[in-house]
Amino acid sequence: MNIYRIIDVEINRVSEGLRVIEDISRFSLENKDLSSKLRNLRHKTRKGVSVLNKNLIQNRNSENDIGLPISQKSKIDSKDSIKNLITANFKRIQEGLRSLEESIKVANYYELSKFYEKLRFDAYTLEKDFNIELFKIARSSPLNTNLYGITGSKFSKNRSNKEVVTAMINAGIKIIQYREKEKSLKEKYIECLEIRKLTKDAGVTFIINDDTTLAQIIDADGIHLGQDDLPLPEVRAIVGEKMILGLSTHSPKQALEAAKVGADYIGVGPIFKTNTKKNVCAPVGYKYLEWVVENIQLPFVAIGGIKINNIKKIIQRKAKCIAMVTEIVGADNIEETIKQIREKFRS
Ligand code: TZP
Ligand code: MG
Repeated sequence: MNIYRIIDVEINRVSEGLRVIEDISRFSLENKDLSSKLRNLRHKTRKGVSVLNKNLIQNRNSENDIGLPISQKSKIDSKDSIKNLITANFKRIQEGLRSLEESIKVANYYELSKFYEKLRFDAYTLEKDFNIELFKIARSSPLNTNLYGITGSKFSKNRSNKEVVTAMINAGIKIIQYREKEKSLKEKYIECLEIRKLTKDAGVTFIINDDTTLAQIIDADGIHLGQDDLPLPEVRAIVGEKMILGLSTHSPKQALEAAKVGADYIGVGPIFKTNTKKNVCAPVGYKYLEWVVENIQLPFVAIGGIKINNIKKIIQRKAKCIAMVTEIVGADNIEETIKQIREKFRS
């Protein structure tokens, strides 16, 4: 039995698997911390067996590997997404490290085998860290859109929320928040079930204002929290890594805190005076908006008193995503109004 041939194969398998994931974290995610941890693990994997290097290369026999023709004919390793590619390679790394651990024991290097056992556990932790990073990216990408729609049946000229949301979707809005302050929970639940179906069919992100339970029950994509709602880390602990969590902020201090506690995006406002929100704080004006643009890396949504006739001022100040309630839900022709708003982003 040639144990060195197995060790040689597994060292290559693990290092190559690590290289695939390292390339993704370096060139696609551009994540310094993960890239450097993966690089470190790759180096340790290769270095660990340096005492055996001569045996390894001598016992290599790739040209007679019976696995190659099998692999060439099989499609079992096809991958349809980067996520699959990452998972498959983490498994390859962990399985390879286990095989190294066992083979190295047989080769009579007990201490070294324990070293590879430790590397396997490092790989488990790295897989988890990597996944948390992927979830973070998935949660922030829906904010990569210029208009954020919010319901407000009180201002919707007797149209139902379903009608209003349908018009928003038809006009191409990609993220919609359900915000109803005066309806019963049951009424909200029934409306949200319908809106969830509409948004899911259209590939539109659906966010629920305030209510974590409602968001979970109707399988929303996210929750928008206010400063007086449950603390964001508590909500994250309840809902898991998939749910988008937004947080309203009205000052630099609140924005910094939102970033610290892991908000996926922040609301920035009210920029102007608004009558849509009760007990709202004084308008924060352009000053806070400009501060956020300069100092905060998180995606943000500018909100509060924004209309077709003042939106240019917000766009000029580099807000990429803007929310409007009354200007959209109260428009005579919602689709036409959204079209006009979109023009403002273009010109
Ligand atoms: N948060 C800050 S201002 C506001 C919310 C929900 C209401 C914005 O409504 P409008 O009608 O666009 O001023
Ligand atoms: Mg709220």
